[in-house]
Order: sequence, then C-alpha cells, then structure tokens
Amino acid sequence: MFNKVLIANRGEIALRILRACKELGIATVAIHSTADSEAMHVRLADESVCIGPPPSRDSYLNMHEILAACEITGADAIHPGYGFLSENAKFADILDAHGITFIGPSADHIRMMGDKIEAKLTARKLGIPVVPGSDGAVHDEAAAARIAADIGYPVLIKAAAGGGGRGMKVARSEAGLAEALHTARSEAKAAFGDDAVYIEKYLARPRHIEIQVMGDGGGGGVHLGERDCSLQRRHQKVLEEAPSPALNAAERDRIGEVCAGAVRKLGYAGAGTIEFLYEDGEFYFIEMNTRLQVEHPVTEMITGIDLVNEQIRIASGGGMSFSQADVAFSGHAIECRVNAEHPDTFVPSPGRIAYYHPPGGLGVRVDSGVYQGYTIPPHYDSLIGKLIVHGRNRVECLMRLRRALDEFVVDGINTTLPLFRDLVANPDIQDGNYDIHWLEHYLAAKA
Ligand code: MV4
Repeated sequence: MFNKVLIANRGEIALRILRACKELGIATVAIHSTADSEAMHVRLADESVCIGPPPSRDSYLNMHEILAACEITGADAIHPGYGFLSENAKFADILDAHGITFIGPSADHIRMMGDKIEAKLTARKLGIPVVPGSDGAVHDEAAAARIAADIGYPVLIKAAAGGGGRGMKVARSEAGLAEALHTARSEAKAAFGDDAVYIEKYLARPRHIEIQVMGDGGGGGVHLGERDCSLQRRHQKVLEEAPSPALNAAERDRIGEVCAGAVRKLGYAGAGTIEFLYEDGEFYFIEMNTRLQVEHPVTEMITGIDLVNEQIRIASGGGMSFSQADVAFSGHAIECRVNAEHPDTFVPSPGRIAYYHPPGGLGVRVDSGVYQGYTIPPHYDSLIGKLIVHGRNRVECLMRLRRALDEFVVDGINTTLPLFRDLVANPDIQDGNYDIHWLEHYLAAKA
C-alpha cells in the first residue's frame, strides 16, 4: 500500500479522496493555487504545497509543478480526481517515467478512450452495442452521404477528439449534410486541433444511462449497475439517480455483464464508466470515461462499496476487495449537484458563504468542500457540493430528498438548491418520466 498520496485536485473531490486515504492510513498531500489557500482540502491534508497562481493551466493543470510537489513531499502516488489531469495520458506516462503511481487506468487505455472513434471501434469489438453509423472516420461528402442514406436521417456528426457534447452537428436530410460535415470538421479543428469526424444515427429522445465498471488490471472486472444521468443542462449533469427508473433487473444484469466482460477483456485497471444512450429498450454505446465521476456516490449508496478506496487498492497492486457475486444493490439513491449559480439564470455566484447549514439524518450524505465563512473563488467550476440521499425505494428517497433540501441553508451566495426543490415537486420527476431533453424544455418553459 502507498505511504503518501498527493491529491491533484480541489473542492469536494479533493476531500472525498482525502477521506479514503485517511481510512487506509495513507498520509495526504494537498496541492493548491494561491486562490485556494483557505480551501478545506488544504486544511484537512497532512501537508500542502502551493503550486501556482489561480488559472488552472498554471496550477491544477501544471504537470511540472505537480511533479515537483510530489518529489518535495515524497508522495508515491497521485490521485487526479475528475477533470483537470484525470484523463491526460501524457500525465500518466510522465508519472510512470518518474516512478510515481497514477491512481487510474493505464495511459494506453486513457488514450484509447479519449479518441471517440477508436473507443467506439473498440467497444464494438468487445461486444458492446454501439449507435449505428460510420465504421471510423468519414473522409468526404460522398462517403458521408452513403452512410447517412444507409442508416437513415437525421444523423449526427461528431468530433473524434470531442466528447461531452462538444463539436456535434445534426443533419436532418441530405440537403443539410455537407454543411453539417463542414461545420463539425472546422469546429473540431479549431477546438481540438484534430478535424477527424464520424457519423451516427441521431437518437431523438434517449435517456443517458451509464454503467459503473471496475477492473483489477489483471483480467478481473465487475460492474456496479447503472446511473441515470438524463437530467442535464448544456451537457452538464444536474441530478443523477440509481437505479434508473427506466430499467428492470434483467436489463441491468444483461448490459452490466456485457460491460464487465469488456473490462476483463481489456485488462482495464481501476474505475471507469461506460456511457450509453437508451431508447426503446436498446442500449447504444457513446463514450467511456476512464476516471472517477462526480456522480460516483449514487453507486456507493446503493452498493455500499467505497469506489475511491478500491481505486487506491487496485493502483497499489492489492486488487479489489470484492467480486461480482458480492455486489448487492439495495434501495435507491439520488444526487443533486449544488452549484454556486443563480437557480434560474445559472450565472455563477462566487463570494463569501455567510451562513452554512448542511442537512443530516438517516440516508443523507453531503460531499462538499465549503464551510461557513469560506469565500468561493471565481476561477473554477461552480460545483460547491453534492447532496446525495438514499432510501429503501425511490418514493422514500424522494421524500427524504425533499426534507433534506428543506434543511439545507447556504446564505450569502446564490445556489441551485431552489431548482432542486422545484424538481422534487414535479410530477414527471416523481414518476421518473424524463429523457435527455426534459430539463432544457422545463427550464425554457419556466423562463
Ligand atoms: C447523441 C445524441 C443523439 N444521438 N448521439 C451529447 C454529449 C455526448 N456525450 C453525446 N451526446 C449526444 N449524443 C446520438 N447518436 C444526443 C446527445 C445529447 C445528449 C446526450 C446525453 C445527455 C444529454 C444530451 C443532450 C443533448 C444531446
């Protein structure tokens, strides 16, 4: 096991990782920018190193400074959290060259899944159902027109280097295809420096359902069920739940086993998420994330498995503490992402938290990096915490969530808490009756 882990992140996820390290008896090193000297992760870590000025590129993305912090403190591993350097294959390679363990999958697996075309071809080879479309990159208009006619309109042009909704263009008919192809290609070139694009059948009203997987790096692999993350705004998840209201146990076991099988065949190490669109009873692979995700607590709540603890065990060579047969799903969990933003306009609201009272009680978990008197800096994303609620079933979970939201007080800044109070009272949410477009329509109607 490691002696000392450097946490290359900030906010609630830095605290989450710190807690897992403490339980394993591992010393912790926090890194921080000059804007984060007063942050909770800095206060709670055994040691801390200031690595640069506020902009992320000069601090949380600065590989050389992070490496120097590692060498100064003698940390033997780095946990990257999510975002920042968590899916940077070059960072994983550099750590490897310096004999520091990257707590995550191999650089090769990160690279493979970072290229969305290669990821999809790999998924198909591994027996994962994919969205009908081009077999790899499309090079010219004639090829695009042939594929589109074959799969049927509307089609979606996606960037190979994209992901998370960046660089996508819909073509409703052949008349709009050339322009969609051209626009997607030039946007991809400008945004990612790579103009490779591919074509997929456009699914009109799917749900976003993702499977949590974990591999031991030696050919062992499990799935931990799904999360329904359909409630999104501008490709940002807002509320996530498990299990999905749309799936039954047989569907879960079937797609879960396909994903676990893929992880075993890949020899994948650590936590991963295989993302699907789900429509009319069918799953369609879109991407794989090779990191711990923001919404991992909903899976922890229904399985009782500490995903960060397992990531650390796997990276240290100790393997997973459980097998598929040990995974039992219990009850229902919902996560609300509490952002420092106006609940209607989503305008960021950094500033001082004048009063802070998080909810508590049975089945209530708050993962947050803030405290009363803390000033949220304006330089980073606006997530200040996550409220995760568990119940024996979805109805109990929703009742408990409503109660927890009523208790939660954050004064001095705007937060998205009022949005969640509206959502739990909404009949469609109560019925689990939503798809990936539901929230955008709801917000447009409210405005
Ligand atoms: C799609 C799609 C419809 N059809 N692919 C957006 C983010 C990226 N990860 C994949 N995305 C989509 N891919 C096909 N073939 C619709 C979306 C999409 C979406 C997906 C998940 C959650 C929210 C979304 C919002 C708009 C579009």
